[in-house]
Amino acid sequence: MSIINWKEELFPYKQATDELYIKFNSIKKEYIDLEQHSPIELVQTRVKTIGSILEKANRRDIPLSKIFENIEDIAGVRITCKFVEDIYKVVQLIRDRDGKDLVIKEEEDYINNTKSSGYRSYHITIKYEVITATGVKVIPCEIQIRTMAMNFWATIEHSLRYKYNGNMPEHLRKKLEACAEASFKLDTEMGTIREEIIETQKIIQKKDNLVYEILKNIQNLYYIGKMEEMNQFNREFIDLYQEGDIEKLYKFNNKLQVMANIYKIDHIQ
Ligand code: 0O2
Repeated sequence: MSIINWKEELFPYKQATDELYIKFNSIKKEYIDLEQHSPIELVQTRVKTIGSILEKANRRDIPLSKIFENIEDIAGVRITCKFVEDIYKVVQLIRDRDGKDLVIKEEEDYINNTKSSGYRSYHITIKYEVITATGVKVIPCEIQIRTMAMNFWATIEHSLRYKYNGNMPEHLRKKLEACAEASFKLDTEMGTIREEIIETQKIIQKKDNLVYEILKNIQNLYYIGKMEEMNQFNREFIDLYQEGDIEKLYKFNNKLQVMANIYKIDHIQ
């Protein structure tokens, strides 16, 4: 490859990250809709910039002609979780797809094998097939799975590393080590109250879903022109919502469902 047509080369990488973004977010949504704890908190994707690809190639002595063959994190997906336990659930979700819509090439557990820098994360390198206008392309992609605490530390350390270009002053290095230790402790402590946090979140999620359902049912009355009923239910809902009793909200929604059945409006979205 003499001259790299970057736009053409990087296009399928963007397509791969876009597709994976949708797939992982869909898993998250499924958990939320089923009122279960989602091990996925946040999905972020990026395609390395040309500058960053060239910098890595230079650092690793990779010739231009071998860039796309040898650099496996040009496409990147980062999944942030609340708890360390969730990371391994996400790992399992990915393993379950191995041989289906992706192929796992490598796994690196930097959580049980923390890097000397203090970096912790779980990395999975996959091969992901995309169908572009010019045909099928198999794209390598690095999925980084970490907790919010790990992510906080890694993003700060990454920017300092970038700033000092490998020559981090000793006092900063020591501080980062201490921060890595603190982030590890935070994850461990959070892990001990995981069940309690998840239960609380489930209650909040249940209430959110219920409120969404109620508002949809009230809105449907508007769509079929039942303005008086709509206003009456709306007022009743505001009072009940302020009261905050979830059982009463459930009963209220049942009443709305009966109304929906009478008017045959349950199909309206
Ligand atoms: P960016 O900007 O995040 O893409 P190498 O990249 O040469 O160190 P390798 O074999 O490509 O090593 O993969 P490895 O070790 O799995 O690291 C790939 C990515 O993990 C890095 O990409 C970082 O995102 C992250 N990472 C690895 N080690 C550290 C670390 O000590 N600190 C932080 N903050 N991140 C780390 P890039 O290309 O370095 O950067």
